[in-house]
Amino acid sequence: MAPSTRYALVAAALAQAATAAGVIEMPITYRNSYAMVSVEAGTPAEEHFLRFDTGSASTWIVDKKCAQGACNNYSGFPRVGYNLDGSSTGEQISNSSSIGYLGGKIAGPGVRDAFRTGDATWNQTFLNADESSWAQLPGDGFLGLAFDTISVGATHTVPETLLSEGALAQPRFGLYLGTEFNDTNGQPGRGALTFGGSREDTYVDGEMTWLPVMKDVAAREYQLWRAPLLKFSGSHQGADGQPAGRSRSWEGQTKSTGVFDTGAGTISVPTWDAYLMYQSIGWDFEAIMTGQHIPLCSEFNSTWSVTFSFAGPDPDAPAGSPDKYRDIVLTGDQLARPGFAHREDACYPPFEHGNDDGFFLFGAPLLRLFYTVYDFGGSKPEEYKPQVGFGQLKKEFKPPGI
Ligand SMILES: *C1O[C@H](CO)[C@@H](O)[C@H](O)[C@H]1NC(C)=O
Ligand SMILES: *[C@@H]1O[C@H](CO)[C@@H](O)[C@H](O)[C@H]1NC(C)=O
Ligand SMILES: *[C@@H]1O[C@H](CO)[C@@H](O)[C@H](O)[C@H]1NC(C)=O
Ligand SMILES: *[C@@H]1O[C@H](CO)[C@@H](O)[C@H](O)[C@H]1NC(C)=O
Ligand SMILES: *[C@@H]1O[C@H](CO)[C@@H](O)[C@H](O)[C@H]1NC(C)=O
Repeated sequence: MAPSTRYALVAAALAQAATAAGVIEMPITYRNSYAMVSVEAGTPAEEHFLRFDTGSASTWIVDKKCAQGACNNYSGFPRVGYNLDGSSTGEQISNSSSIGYLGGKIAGPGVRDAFRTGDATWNQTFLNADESSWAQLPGDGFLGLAFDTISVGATHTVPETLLSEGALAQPRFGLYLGTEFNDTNGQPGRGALTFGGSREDTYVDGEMTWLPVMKDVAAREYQLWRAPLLKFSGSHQGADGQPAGRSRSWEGQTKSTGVFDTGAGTISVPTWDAYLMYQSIGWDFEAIMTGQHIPLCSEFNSTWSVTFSFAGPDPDAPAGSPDKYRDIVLTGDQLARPGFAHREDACYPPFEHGNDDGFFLFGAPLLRLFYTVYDFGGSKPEEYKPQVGFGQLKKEFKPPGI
């Protein structure tokens, strides 16, 4: 598609959005494969690029010193620090807190200041990071989209802040990750993050598949966009040309769950399950892990597929009942990510392993194949009945090669 057509499509989608009250559209910019949105913070306002992350809650922005060299920056992009003293509307709300991620750590005091994007302005709480080990981050911080229950430093997430102020038309956000996953060359790309509504009409072909979001078992509260996973199955064409496959069901045994995390760059699974998953698609896991086999992109084709069966509306129904499962199906060709082992003809293995038993993490390689909707199901925490929705992308919105 010609670039001009792409921008026309985005402009059309955004123009439609601007007419709806309580709906905030944020176009997505990729820098070096990091998906980010921009906000203006403070008075006078300065623009900050933030990596949005459904796997963490508190928003943070590096402070001036951190941006100017106190924190490592190997990203190839300059950073803009948020300066509390330089903003006439900013105030400190808490002493220093820290957040540990799978890939880094940050710390800083909590602050409150004006956030602005498009026509919307609101008071937002976030950490003003004076420490950050995210040296490769080609932006100024994170915009957390997990639940407020795991926010730190007296901060609240962007969607739950807007929700509590009655600023959202609907208690949800929608996400289209676009098509230019490496870089949008300094401009917003086709992707969009929408607060207060979702854009199935624009992006989705057919019905949405909705998965129930569950409370964290230990804390008995909603923390992450996490759904109960009941079964995995994979299939491929056997050597004899006949269909072959394997599956594992967790029903009545250890419970498994899947977390949907825009901040994760892979689909990662428990090691125990990885063996079976690779077997199910006819691949030699051992040979890939030991480096004896470099997967070629030509091996990512539609002769194999994997199905993750999450809990449907009636998960205890007998096998065969249409309400028992809600399936997310991925075909081999959809999972090809070139560039493995610094080779253009090689692709990253489809699944990483090493997770704790029962823990599946679904990152961008899965989320970018769908339009996804994160629905709180209520406007106050005590009314939440969250669910996460998946819609097949219309042809014109699909990533290239899929
Ligand atoms: C961060 O890296 C970019 C690109 O190398 C550079 O322009 C910028 O000055 C760096 N910032 C600092 C504080 O080193
Ligand atoms: C920071 O900690 C000090 C000492 O415990 C306390 O007096 C102060 O109120 C705290 N500041 C904020 C903004 O929480
Ligand atoms: C933000 O907070 C300030 C100070 O409390 C208040 O004056 C202002 O009206 C608030 N702005 C919005 C958009 O709520
Ligand atoms: C499809 O991928 C499988 C490996 O998963 C490979 O054995 C097969 O040759 C591929 N088929 C085509 C037509 O490339
Ligand atoms: C994205 O980057 C990877 C790794 O450098 C490269 O292999 C791939 O071809 C790039 N994709 C596009 C569409 O430029």
